[in-house]
This record gives sequence, C-alpha cells and structure tokens, in this order.
Amino acid sequence: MRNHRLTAAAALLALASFAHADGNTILWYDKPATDWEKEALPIGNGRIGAMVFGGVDSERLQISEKSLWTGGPGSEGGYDFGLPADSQADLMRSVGKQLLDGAQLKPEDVAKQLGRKMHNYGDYQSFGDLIIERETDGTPVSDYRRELDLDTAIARVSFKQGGAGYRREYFVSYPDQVLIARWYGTSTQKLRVKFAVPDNRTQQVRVAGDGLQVTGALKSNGLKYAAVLRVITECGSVTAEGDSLRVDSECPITFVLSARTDYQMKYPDYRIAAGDPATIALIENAAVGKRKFMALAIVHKEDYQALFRRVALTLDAGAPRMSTDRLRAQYGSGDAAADRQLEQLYFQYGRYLLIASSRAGSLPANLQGVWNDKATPPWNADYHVNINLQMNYWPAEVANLTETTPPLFDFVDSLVTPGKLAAQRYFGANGWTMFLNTNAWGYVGPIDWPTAFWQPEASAWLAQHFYEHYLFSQDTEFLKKRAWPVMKGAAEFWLDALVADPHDGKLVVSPSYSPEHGPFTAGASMSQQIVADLFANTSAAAQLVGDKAFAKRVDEALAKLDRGLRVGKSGQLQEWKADIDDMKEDHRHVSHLFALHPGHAIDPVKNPELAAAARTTLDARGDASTGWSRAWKINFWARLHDGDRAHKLLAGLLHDSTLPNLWDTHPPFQIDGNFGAAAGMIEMLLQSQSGELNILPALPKAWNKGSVSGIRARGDVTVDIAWDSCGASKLVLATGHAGPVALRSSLFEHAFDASVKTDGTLASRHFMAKRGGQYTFTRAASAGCADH
Ligand code: FUC
Repeated sequence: MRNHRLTAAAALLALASFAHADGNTILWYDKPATDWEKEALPIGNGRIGAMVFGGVDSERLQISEKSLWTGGPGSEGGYDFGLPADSQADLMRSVGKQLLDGAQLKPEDVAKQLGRKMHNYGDYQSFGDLIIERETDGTPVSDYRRELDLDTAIARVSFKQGGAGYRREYFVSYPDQVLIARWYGTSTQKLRVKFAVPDNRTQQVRVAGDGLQVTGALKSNGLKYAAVLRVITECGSVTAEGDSLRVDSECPITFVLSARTDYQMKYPDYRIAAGDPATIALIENAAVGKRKFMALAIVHKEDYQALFRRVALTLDAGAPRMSTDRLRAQYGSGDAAADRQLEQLYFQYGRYLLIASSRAGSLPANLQGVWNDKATPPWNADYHVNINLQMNYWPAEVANLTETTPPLFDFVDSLVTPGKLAAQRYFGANGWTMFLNTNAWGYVGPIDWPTAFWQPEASAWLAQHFYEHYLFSQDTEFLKKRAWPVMKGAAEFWLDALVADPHDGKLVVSPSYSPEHGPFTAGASMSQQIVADLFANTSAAAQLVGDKAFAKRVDEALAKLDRGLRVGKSGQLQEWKADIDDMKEDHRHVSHLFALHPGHAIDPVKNPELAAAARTTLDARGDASTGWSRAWKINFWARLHDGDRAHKLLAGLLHDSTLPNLWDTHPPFQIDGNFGAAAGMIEMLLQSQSGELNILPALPKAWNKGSVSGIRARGDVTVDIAWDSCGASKLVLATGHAGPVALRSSLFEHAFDASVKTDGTLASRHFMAKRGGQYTFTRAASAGCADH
C-alpha cells in the first residue's frame, strides 16, 4: 500500500516538472465549467475534439469526431448533393439577363427560381460524453484550478479534498490518434466510468475487463461509429458493472479513448470501402498498449510543440496575475498590462485552436472547429464558404502553421467533382463551382435562403488559398499537382460563366449578390474582385506551370473584366456597379473590400485613392459588429496601415464578442473570429502581399514595445521583429528559398547595421537572398532613438 502511495506522489512531482510554467500561454479558472459554450475548455487533434468541464464529483468530457454527420448518402429519401436533375442554365441566364437589363428582382423571387430546399443536408454531431463519477467524502474542496496549457496542448484540473490532492491531465494525441486522460490522487480513487451517446443512433455497449466499447450507426444515414475506452492502472482494480467500468485504485489511472466512423472524404459514397470503425478504434487503442503515460505525453508534446513553438509574441506585458475569465471581464478598464496579456494570450489561442481543429487526415475546421455538443448545431456547424471557412485558414500560413492546411486542400479537392456538376447544371459551364455552404457530403448546390444563397464565387475564393500556399512555401510541386487543377477548374468556370454587360462591354457576373446583403444586380463589386483575383493568380500560375495557352485565355478575359473597384459619390468604395450605397447601412458583411483583404488589389501605397474609399466605407459601416465581422475589420484596417483602428477592432472583439473560455461569439460561438483575429494581429506586424515585406505596417500605439518571432512572409521567409516606441529595432529574416527580398521598415530611415549569417556579405533593404540564409538588421546606437 505504501508503495502505491509513493508512486502517486512521485507521479505528481514528475508532473510538476513536466508542466511548462509560462503564464502567457495558459488559460486558467478557479471553478469547474458548467456551460459548454462559455466555460468548458477545448482540446483536440484535428479529428477528435473534447470539451473539458473539470467537475469535482462528476467529470464530463464532451467528445466530437469531425466526420460524424447526419444526412448525405444513405439518408432516407436519397441525397442529391444539392443539385437538380435537370439543367437550370436557361433559367439562370434569363435571370442574369433581366438584371443586366436593369430589372429589380426581389431575393425571394430569385430564390423561388434558382434556390433549392436543403434535402438531407445533415448536421455535425456530438460523438458522446465520457463521464467519470467519483466517490467522495463530500468534504469541502480547496485550491481548485482548471487550466488549458497552450504550450503543451494539455488541459489540467487540480484540487484538494479531505486532506488529499488530486490532479487530472487531458490531451488528444495526433501521432497516436487517441484521447488520453490521466488521474492522480494522493488517496484512493473510486470511480465509475461510462460513455454516453445521444439517442439519434443505435448503440451496443460492451463492457469487459478494463475495456468499454460503444458501437452503432446514426439512424439518419447509417454512418457507423465506434468509441473504445480502456482504463489502465497499475494497482487496484478495474471491473465491469452494467454499462460502466468501476475503478478502485491508489495508483494513477490512465484512460485511453479512440473514436472512429466509417466516413471517408470521397465523392460519391463518403464511406470507407472496407473495414469497420470498431476494428480501427480497437487497433488504435491497442497500439497505445502498455506504453507509459509519460511516453505518450512526450510524443504528443513533441508533435504539437514542433508547430506551436515556432511563433512567439510578446507585447512586453508579463504574465497575467488573474484568472482568464477575470482577465477578459476587466479588459479595457484601464489596466494596460493586463490588456496586453489578454491580447498575447488570445493570439496564441488562435494558433492553438487551429492546430487542435485542423491536422492532416480529416475534414477541415468547421464553423465550430471540431467541437460540437448538439444534434442540431447553429448553421449545422457546417462549412460556409462566403467568408467563414476561408477565414478559418487565414492564420495558417502567416502564423507558421502550414501543416494545418492539408484538410482544407483535401476537402476542396473532394468538392471539385460534384462542383463540375454544379457548374454544368446551373451555368452550362465547364470547370467547377459551388455556392454558399457545404457539408461533409459534397453539397455543392444553392440553398433557398433568399438573402444569402447565391454565391457562385465560392470556388474562386477557395482557389486563392491554394495559390497563397504556393506563394508562402514556394513549393512548385504543390503548385503543379494540387493548386493548378483546382485553380484552372475555377477559372474555366468563370471563363464560361461571365457575361458581357451591354452598357460597357465589360465582363461581369450575373446574377450577382453581395454576400447576405444584396440586392440582386449584375457585377456586384465582390463578385468582380474575386474573379479578378482568381484570374490574376491563375495567369501567374499558368506561366509557372507552363500552360501558356491557358494564361493567354485568362489574360484576355482579365483585360475585359470589370474589376469591381469604383469610388462612389460619398467617397466610398462602391458595393455595386451602380452608385447606390446607403452610407447609413452597418451590415456585417463588407465583402466589397475583398480587394483590400484577403485580396490585394487595393493598396494604400499603390492606389491611395482606392484605399481612401475603403476607409470611407469602413467608417460608414462602423466598428461594432458580430465576432467574425470585427475580426475581418482588424485585417482591413491593418491593410490600410491604421494600427490604432485595427487595435480598436481587436479591443471590441475581446470586449464584446469573446466568451470566458476565449471563444469568439457571433453570437453564438463561431470559431472564425478567433482565427480571423489571430491573422489580423499578424497583418498589423508584417505584410507581404504587395511584393515587399512591410515590417510593422500597422503598429498601434498600445503596442509600444514588443517582439514577434517566427511569422511568415510570401517568398518562404520567416521573420522575427523587435520594436520599441521608435519602431523596429531588430529584424531577422530566415530565407528558405533564394530570391529577391525588398524590405519596408522605419529601421532603414536611420543608421542600421546589417549582418548575414551565411557568407558575411552585407545586405541592404533590397537584396538577393540565398536559400537557407539568415539576415539580421539592427538599429545602430547612433540612430538616436529616445528609447535607445
Ligand atoms: C455567414 C454570416 C452569418 C453567420 C453564418 C455562419 O452566413 O453572415 O452571420 O456567420 O455565416
């Protein structure tokens, strides 16, 4: 008995040293969570997500698995990917022509003609709940702490009760594809463990030895699922009792949960061809075998930290002294250091959430990342492609997390085949397209929500991510094999689908609908800007892959394309081809500034008059909005080089659109705001969309001192920046590829020293980088900065 106690105590000590002590990357609370959305803490490995509540007597880990979706193939009544059997092209052309002729069509009327009722679209599902009930003596609890350590991707719970200490650790391992929980106690722990699933599925529970299995299929579509749990402890007992496992042990207890479905991201069946999810889950669980917890944790930590630790941001504020819910609640009330602490934490949380909800081998991050506790979540917890899915991936490249992009690229690839049918049925066009939203089942048709359903620009917008991945990585293999087919297909679609406006002969999109705002017109600015962006990227990519004939076709169309960039009578960037903007309108979508961000046709240096118009538009729309809209506006203001305004939007997001667990709220919880804001914070520090590396382009006064390292610029450059109230004081560039680099920074306005690690040659603000080079620029002491 004494030996066992010693084991537990030694384990607690070992854990104390295992924990990383940097308070800048820890979310912590002094109470258990009761509210899933606002308080529970998310962990995940891209495919499996869990929300940790940290209850003292009853612990709940609400589990999600990315592919557990109702609807789609196998549903009663069939599934058609959102596509009608017959061609709608004539109808679509007739609506497009009426609009070109100046007709005013109500969205409801257009939706009646071109919209379609969603049929077996489905919903993302909760996988179930791992419930661990504890026998306690009911004495008071002290020293309670629940935390999420972003540096290790481990959630922890600790408390004292009845003279004993308890500690729990949770993580979801990407290398091992299992959720691991570990419970320590300095006194015996008596637990009852079960796995509960919602009742919209069949379920068979098998409990034997130290294992518990729940298998079955969704009633909606027959999608099979399997959860396999094993409870391991080196002393005491684990026994079956009804549908639960009973644990009685003085030693640390390890829980291993694997979760699978028979989903496969593959049109048209979306099922694995052979094999059973239960077999896969059993194999994954058994593979963990007798490996020690510490060994599993180290593999997890190494995998995660290889991504997470690449980027550090400090706003020179120190570590928070208050719990994260308090830090958030008091944000903006005058404690500048605490405000900076929350901003640093929020930035790294965005990076954490992307790693936790998007890793190779599963679906991309949806509206809720990977976390969902409902059978009918808001907007089906799907993939909206008129901003939201795209926004999820804005931080991926700039925040040095390119490994999080494969799910997006695999997903888009899987949409190309059904997307070709969408292009044919709705436009009689080649290439591929899709509309407002999609699910796990290749849904590519329009829905019937009048003020949002018509969004055929979605494929062009998604194609931008492929080209950007090339720009950041300079990976020509990726460009040829992955990006080119997707981009070319999206461009082929628009080459066929654009129509000439009889008023000026320019090529326009018609029907066209400014996202969720309308009205229906021909050539809304957003439509034109997205197609222009696609054509410009496709033309450049065509040169690189050597398809000169296609480059020529695209260039000819681009020359005739209306670019959607007009300054209207109020000085605004027009939302439509006609100057009809209502300057009192505060709609959350500001899609007609696509050309400012994520596009780059509007640039305050190259075309200041368009930038000024964008500013007027943003002033008119106002700063208050929903979560993701505020996040987009951070990026807009950063691109306009207005750091204080970008920071004001960030402050508004943190103050009004952020929950105690730091999730973004639309409301309700929607993860795009977390990702969009993290990306926006980088846009404030570094931009590279205009052919040069702009250092600190939008530094707010509030960030008067700080440093960032490991962020990425186009051209395969990794950038570290230190700054103070005089601007950049030190820059370090690591260049992965050879090529020209142009820098824009206030550092070059004063005396500076430059050094090059590789060969000792001095570099200036324009230089030819070497592959694997490292270039350092430091403000000279003689620069005469007051801070110096
Ligand atoms: C877009 C937004 C809505 C919501 C939905 C998921 O349609 O306009 O506000 O965020 O996505």
